Amino acid sequence: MMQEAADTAQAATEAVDPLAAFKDPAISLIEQSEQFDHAGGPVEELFFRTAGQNETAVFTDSLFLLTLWFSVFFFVLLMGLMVYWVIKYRRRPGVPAEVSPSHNGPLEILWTVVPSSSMIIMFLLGFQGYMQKTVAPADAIQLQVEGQKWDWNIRYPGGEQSAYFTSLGTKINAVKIFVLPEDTPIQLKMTSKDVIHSFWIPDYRTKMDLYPNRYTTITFKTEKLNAGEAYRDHWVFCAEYCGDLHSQMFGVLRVVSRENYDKILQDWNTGNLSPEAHGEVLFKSNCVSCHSVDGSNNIGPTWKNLYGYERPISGGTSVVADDTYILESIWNPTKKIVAGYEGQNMTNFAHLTQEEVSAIIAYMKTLSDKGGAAEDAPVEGENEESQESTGG
Ligand code: HEC
Ligand SMILES: [Cu+2]
Repeated sequence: MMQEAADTAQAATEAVDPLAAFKDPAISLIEQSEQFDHAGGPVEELFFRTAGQNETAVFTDSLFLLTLWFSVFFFVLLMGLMVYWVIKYRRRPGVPAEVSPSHNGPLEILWTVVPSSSMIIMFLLGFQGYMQKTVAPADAIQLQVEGQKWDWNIRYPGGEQSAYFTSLGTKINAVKIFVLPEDTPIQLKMTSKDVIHSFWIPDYRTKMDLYPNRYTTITFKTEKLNAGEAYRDHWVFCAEYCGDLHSQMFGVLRVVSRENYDKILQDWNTGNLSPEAHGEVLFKSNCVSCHSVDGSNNIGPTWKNLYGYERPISGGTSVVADDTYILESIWNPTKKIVAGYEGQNMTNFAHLTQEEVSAIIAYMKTLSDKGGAAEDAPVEGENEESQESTGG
């Protein structure tokens, strides 16, 4: 009886989460791509693998095929004629060479007008496609994209960040799922925190580099979902080699209805979260590529039993990991380097607000068995200063 009651209670809580479907960590794209018609015949499948998923992608594919078949036609025609004439007019013993005609007006006009007008047509079509991917309509939603070794981050217009994740059996155990409303123009304003990355959405046939200290943009329009389709996923890859885990730098764009988009953004609005839960979201969206919470040291030290413990600092000193130390480690990470991590540098997260840092600290406390204790620990003196200036 008790068990039954518990089951019903659980079913009830599951039923009240209308967004559960969108948190699904399984990427639907793999099965979906089997269902979509390939763009046509074997040539299309060879080049595109899956059909383009929005209007611009379909246009890009058609233009690619037009250029391809145009080139194939003229290649075969010209090479065929050449081979034919090489054989037909080959030098034969005893046959004197014919005198070439010096001029043929109609022929010369033909071979000037046909190629140049074809080139102009291809240029104009290409330019049209380029404009579609470059110029955002006035009603486009503008999202801020940040690339960082080895992770993507998107900030939505109200400051929201993705709180849905998928694990694909990679080292990076929280690949972000970003939602986008269907049938809507989107503009991405992008920059990088460290090296050059490239934001690539194969399904939309769209790709653009991200640079540190500079903004680049791309524009695309999401597709309409079919009736009864809850969402459609699209991979995002990094297409610019950026170091060790470059191959695992990816994300998922999940196209949902506008109504669900609004609901999900509300769900992501961190104003509704407890500090610990907010901290976990921030961890997953900023820190998980280098830090673990399960005790394994990754690129950076694990956060398990970090808070409140004595940390060995490069140069032989040590410091208790209290709030101030953690704040400093986030805003100014090179000030005290953890012993053993001298060669690794953590990028600074100075853009995280005081409130966000506090949320991270609250989350860290939940990971440490000294979570409650170190609050009153004496603040470490600034006597490590001398260690830092011994570099020269
Ligand atoms: C690019 C990899 C990387 C990312 C991303 C990263 N860190 Fe680090 N972190 C490191 C490395 C490496 C160290 C050790 C060297 C040092 O102390 O600077 C470190 C050290 C720390 C420390 C001190 C840990 C200790 O053992 O005493 C804290 C706290 C910390 N990071 C917090 C964060 C937070 C919060 C984020 C996300 C907002 C973050 N880090 C993101 C690489 C990273
Ligand atoms: Cu990259």
